[in-house]
Amino acid sequence: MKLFYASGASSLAPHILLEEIGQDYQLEKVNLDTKTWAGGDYNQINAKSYVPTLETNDGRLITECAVILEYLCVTEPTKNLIAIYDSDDYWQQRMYLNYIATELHKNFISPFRKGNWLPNTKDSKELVYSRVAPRLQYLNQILLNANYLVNNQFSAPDAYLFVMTNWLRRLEFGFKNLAGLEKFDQQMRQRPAVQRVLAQEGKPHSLQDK
Ligand SMILES: N[C@@H](CCC(=O)N[C@@H](CS)C(=O)NCC(=O)O)C(=O)O
Repeated sequence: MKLFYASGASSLAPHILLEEIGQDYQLEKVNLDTKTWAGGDYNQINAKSYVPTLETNDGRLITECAVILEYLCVTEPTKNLIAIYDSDDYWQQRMYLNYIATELHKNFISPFRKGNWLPNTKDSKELVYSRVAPRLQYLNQILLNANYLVNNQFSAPDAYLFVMTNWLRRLEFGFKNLAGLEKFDQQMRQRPAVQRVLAQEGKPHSLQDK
């Protein structure tokens, strides 16, 4: 499998799951400013012009972070990273994946952004914080009394949520009134797969020297 990614972007979540499932994979870095990769025009890979994209072993190109996460989990069912239809966990996990994709992921992106996908001015940061804080608070309440989102076991939505707690750090929002999320973030950083991925990706793409 091949993951098209940008350092520190939402592609971090499938990257973590690739490490968790332990299958061979290849990384292809995408330059989000020029929309290019080592093979040329990235829009030829993903016409939606964003990361992540997963190229599967049989040559499919899968996009949309939550869908890629589900795909990776079902390729390695022995790891139990996503439940099989139709259990309580099955629906819970998909509700969280959808919630993170629609309520959090896009709200972290400022409408005033320029050439980047995270807020880059004081005003846009404030706007983003006002949007994400109540939505994060919902998850915070759950994680005050649990280590992971579903059934107290690591599963696909946790990898996605870690992208968001990592962005909280990057934007220097911190974890004020979000002790459950802070505990979650610290615990995720203890996972060997997460440590390998953070070391591999290095500095987030938007912070890299031009
Ligand atoms: N709906 C997409 C959103 C992906 C997305 O927004 N990716 C960001 C990085 S986190 C990106 O590549 N942005 C580049 C751009 O919009 O120019 C998904 O869920 O995968």
